[in-house]
Amino acid sequence: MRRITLTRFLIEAQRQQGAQNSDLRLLIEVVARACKAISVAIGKGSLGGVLGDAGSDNVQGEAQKKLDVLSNEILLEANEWGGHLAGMASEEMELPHAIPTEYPKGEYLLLFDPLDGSSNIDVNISVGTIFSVLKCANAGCDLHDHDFMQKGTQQVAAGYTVYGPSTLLVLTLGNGVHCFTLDRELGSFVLTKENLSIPEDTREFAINMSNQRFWEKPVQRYVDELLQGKEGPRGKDFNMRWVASMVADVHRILTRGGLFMYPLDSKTVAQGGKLRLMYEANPMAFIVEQAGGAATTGRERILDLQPTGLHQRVPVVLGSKNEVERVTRYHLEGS
Ligand code: AHM
Ligand code: MG
Repeated sequence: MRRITLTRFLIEAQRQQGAQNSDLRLLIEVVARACKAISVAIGKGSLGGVLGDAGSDNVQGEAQKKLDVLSNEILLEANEWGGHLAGMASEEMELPHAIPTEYPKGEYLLLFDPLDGSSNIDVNISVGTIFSVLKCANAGCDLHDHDFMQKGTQQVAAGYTVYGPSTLLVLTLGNGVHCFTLDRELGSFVLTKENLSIPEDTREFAINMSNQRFWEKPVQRYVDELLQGKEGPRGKDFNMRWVASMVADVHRILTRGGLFMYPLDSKTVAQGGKLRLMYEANPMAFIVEQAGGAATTGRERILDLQPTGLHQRVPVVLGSKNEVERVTRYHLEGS
């Protein structure tokens, strides 16, 4: 069997499509290298002294875990000096991170959630890193929030790493979705699945059911129908999964289909939802659409949203196309 490393995959993709330049290739490789370092830190767990709270809050008022802070630092340090970026933004930092003046600047913007699902770290359940890549119209100038305010359709690449029983990197450059498994002995990501495809129909859904009483009517209606199973209007039984790590839930959907929802509810309506648009919803929506699925807020396509803030939150409904379309239809019908 041909063994295709991430490096080889990127070089061949560059040759075939002429769609990415060597800076984008470097960027993806550097992000992947940083993810390897994060994977090693997570793998050490208690032995590395990395579990537990950092004793600080992030910009969104959430308690930071030591691994949130460490993963953020690993990604910043790895990406600062290569000359491929105009700047970075992260869930863990209020403001964009400019490239230090001693290093050259490039034309790309990198946005990330360094450690998604961090409530799962201390209980040894899968967590991940999510990233999105945009082009900077103002490359070379001072960096501002508005440089990042681009619709998800403008993303040139997006991916996530899931730190589970294996460490996997799932990547799209806008031409399908591909999965790489970390070979821990050799330290390289190896292509293990090309062109992931999400089945259009499913019998599996993922939602935090404890929020049921806070949901809007369309979500109540949709989930109620699923729970009625064979005897209800859907005429079939549905199964439920909720890891509480978006990366793990989305990865399951990319593997075998399903519907993921973090809808608007009365607890999060004031802030617009729970999940962040720029470094959670947009990259996941890009990946899911590239795999043949769909992603909306319940009302609009996520990738068409015009961002208004770096840490903006949005409702998320994504996964198997026919189910996303049904949930969206229920919202548009208003019931
Ligand atoms: P985080 O980025 O602070 O870890 O929060 C995002 C996570 C998602 O991974 C997951 O889908 C969701 O929050 C779980 O939320 P809840 O604990 O309300 O079920
Ligand atoms: Mg997150």
